[in-house]
Amino acid sequence: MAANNEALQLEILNFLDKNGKIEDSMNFKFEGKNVDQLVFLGALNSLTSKDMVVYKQIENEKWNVTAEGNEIAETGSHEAKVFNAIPAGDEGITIADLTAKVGPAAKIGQGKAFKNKWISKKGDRLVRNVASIQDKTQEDLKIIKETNNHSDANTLKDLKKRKLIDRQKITSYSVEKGEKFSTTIVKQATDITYEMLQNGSWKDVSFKKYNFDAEGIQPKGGYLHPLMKVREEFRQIFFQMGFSEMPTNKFVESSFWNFDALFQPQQHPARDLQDTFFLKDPATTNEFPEDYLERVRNTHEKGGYGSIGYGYNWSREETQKLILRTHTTSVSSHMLYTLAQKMKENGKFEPAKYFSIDRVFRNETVDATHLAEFHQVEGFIADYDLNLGHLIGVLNDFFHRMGVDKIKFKPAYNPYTEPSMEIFSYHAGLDEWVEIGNSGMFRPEMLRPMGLPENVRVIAWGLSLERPTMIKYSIDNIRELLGHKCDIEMIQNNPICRLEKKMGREL
Ligand code: FB9
Repeated sequence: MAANNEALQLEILNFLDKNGKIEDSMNFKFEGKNVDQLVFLGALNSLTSKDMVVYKQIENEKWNVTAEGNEIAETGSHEAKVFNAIPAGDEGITIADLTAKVGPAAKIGQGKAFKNKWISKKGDRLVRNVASIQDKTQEDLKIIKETNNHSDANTLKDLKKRKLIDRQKITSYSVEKGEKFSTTIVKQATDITYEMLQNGSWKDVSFKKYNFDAEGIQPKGGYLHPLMKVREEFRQIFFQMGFSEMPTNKFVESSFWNFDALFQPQQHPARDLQDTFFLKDPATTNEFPEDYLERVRNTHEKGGYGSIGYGYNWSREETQKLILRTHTTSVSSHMLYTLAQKMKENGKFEPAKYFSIDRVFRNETVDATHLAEFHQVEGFIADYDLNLGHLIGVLNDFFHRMGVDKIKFKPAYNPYTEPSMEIFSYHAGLDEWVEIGNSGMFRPEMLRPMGLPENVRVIAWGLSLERPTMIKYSIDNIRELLGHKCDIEMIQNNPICRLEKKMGREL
């Protein structure tokens, strides 16, 4: 290619040297043949980058015969075939015989032959009106096939309408000498090399100009991990349901907001080393809204708000311990406290719908479906007089949007919700009910110490991101989804397919 392009460049320079200008590269001959205009442009661009030539674009219109047009140019038009198939005289021919004789052209040809008043109908037979005809369609198509053009615009319009020809826009170029014109092409240096600097030859070398418009090399990268794709689908579902996203950029949390604020007792097994990652340094924090903390202490110890509490000595040391959050419900506790504070400022509680999707950490034994961290999807609605019916309604709506329609609920227990329900849906493939999440109504022992009024209820639910992603991408072992065993191929070429499309049928 390069050599040939170089030769074409030289040909252009010599032509300019002899003739001063190339009027239209459409007629420029190279090795005796017309040149493909794109190839010609390639040669022009490298000569222009050396300021050896200048050029202007010429917009040309070229007409090409279509396959059918070519057939007619070769064998004659449909209407001519019809005419020629009709015997002279009154006898004429039946349409059936004509079709047998001429084939598919008979139908189209008749129309045009009638229009040209070449033939007419006599009873159920077709007869000639004239002794001979001139097949202008064939002639015109031959001209266009030859010259890619036709002197009569109406003919072009008519043949285009009959889909016998189509237009092709071709850009060609007029070329003139540039300020650095010469008939020899000086190889331009593209880089200054150590040697040039050493031997000073850089002074008289002409360097190729930087082409700042040149497309950069598309960086091969940037694939969304399947988890991030499913996260985006969950986010869209929540936004469609009018939820706002909570800030989740706080992996390190105090035991206070992750457990105590949720009325989770300090002896609860989830709070010991087995299940929770405790930080060594810094191991604790002492920043708390003191008045609220005291109310939490009281609630754990003595209850209130209709609760008897847990009746144990609540420890400040315990609550100060820093951990890796074990659920994003710690984000919900922060948000609900903030909403209560806001209510105090503006004297009125604003109903709210929030969600969070981010990493949570549990010191669990790793197995095919559990890692020490997973992404929790959580949503809550805080409003006056909400009840379990509202929760069930919202859960049906939420899972329906994921393509999961048949769900059922099983009473469950969470320290921070009463009543609580595990959510199940029927998995046709597995022919069993699969647990797809957990939910409940946040306890007054959690909400009232925050300062929320008695009749403000909060319904909430949670599930993981990994499980639906594994189902959607038919991944059986979570280690294939996350971690060193994860196959990059799978990430690079797994299409985005909508949750609902996949899930409905699957589950
Ligand atoms: O995601 C889970 N299962 C699931 C979810 C979706 C799915 O496919 C979609 C239907 C298309 C398939 C399966 N689970 C929750 C159920 C089980 O996998 C469970 O064994 C594992 N759970 C995790 C916790 O494991 C210790 C999943 C994770 C989970 C559990 C509970 C919550 C969040 C995540 C919660 C909560 C909650 C409750 C009340 C109030 C606020 C939050």
